[in-house]
Amino acid sequence: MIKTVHFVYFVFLALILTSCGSSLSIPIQNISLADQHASIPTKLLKAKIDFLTKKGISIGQQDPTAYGIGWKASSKDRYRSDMEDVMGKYPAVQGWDLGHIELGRNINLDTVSFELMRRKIIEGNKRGAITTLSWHLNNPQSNGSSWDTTSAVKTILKEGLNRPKYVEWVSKLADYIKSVKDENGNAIPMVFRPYHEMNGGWFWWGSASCTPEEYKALYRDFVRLLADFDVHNLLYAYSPNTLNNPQEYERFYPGDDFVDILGIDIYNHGGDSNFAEKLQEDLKVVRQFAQTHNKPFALTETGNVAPGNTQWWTQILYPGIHETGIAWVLLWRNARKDHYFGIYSEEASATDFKTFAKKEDILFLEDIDQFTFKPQTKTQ
Ligand code: BMA
Repeated sequence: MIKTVHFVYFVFLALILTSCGSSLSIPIQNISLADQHASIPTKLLKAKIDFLTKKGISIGQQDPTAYGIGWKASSKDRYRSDMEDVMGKYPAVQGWDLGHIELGRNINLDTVSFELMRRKIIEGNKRGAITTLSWHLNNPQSNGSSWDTTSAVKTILKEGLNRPKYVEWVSKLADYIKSVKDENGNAIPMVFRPYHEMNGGWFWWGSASCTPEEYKALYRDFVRLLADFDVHNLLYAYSPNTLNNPQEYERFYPGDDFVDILGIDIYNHGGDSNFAEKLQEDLKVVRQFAQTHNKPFALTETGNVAPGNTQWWTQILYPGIHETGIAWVLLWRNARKDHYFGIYSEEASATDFKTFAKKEDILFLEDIDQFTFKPQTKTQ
């Protein structure tokens, strides 16, 4: 009887603590990051990612609250996302792209206004989401897009011809990243994935346009430049595309001192059975690499490029990510009916997504927002 009373009391206490949103104390002096001067909130974000990885897989999407299929947010609209329209839950991880910030534009390459993006990141952060950033910047040599593979990396490093222009581009990026602040004036901590999918040949920083050594130099230089511009609110992610062979993961790796999170982007361009195989093989490679290098890892981009299987979420994606140890999976953007990677109302696999969402290890914003983190004080 006494035992039962104690147990009930314990459960009651646990519930109170959870509902009060008690903060977990983190010994931040043990956290060392690519940016040696990373802010305390940034260290706490790293702790949050480590903590949540043990709880399950956080579901994310790119541009989730800026637009969806058939709608585009304005700053006055309610906080909306296609995922929430379908099932009442927001993505836990919210990705954004800063392409064209380097040109001083007001909107990014996908017509998201940088002002709106700032507001949405601030609101997402307030609600407990993890923010990730990518940068589809133009080619500094040709002024073409990210997909213009004209050789450019050499021209922006060291004394290269385009160095001053590139440094200016990075300074514009830095200004924006620093301007995204919470209500207390602290720059919001975010995960940045510079120069992603480098093992593919489609970007100017990709394997068709520079050597692995040049790539590593580019990545390291980028991390140093941002620190020089006083950006201290970023974790850095390394994020190759589907591997052609296991060794490829390491080929462009800039080193443990420059990377906080390991990632990989895998889509089903080669069909679903090939996708299932790649998830199994490549996530194993990344997991082993992550264990050796003691870093969390994530499926930093994915999605169904050929929707048709209405059970894709439970039959294909879930078996491929369940028990892999990934921290999150980020679905790419819901741009148009012929270019979307999540679900939306009336989408054929939306019902299956709801079943997928009920799995115990699948986490949405409402599953992670009660966990807050604070630095451990000396007396604790
Ligand atoms: C790609 C596509 C493009 C987009 C780019 C950057 O994968 O979605 O339409 O411009 O990402 O977001």
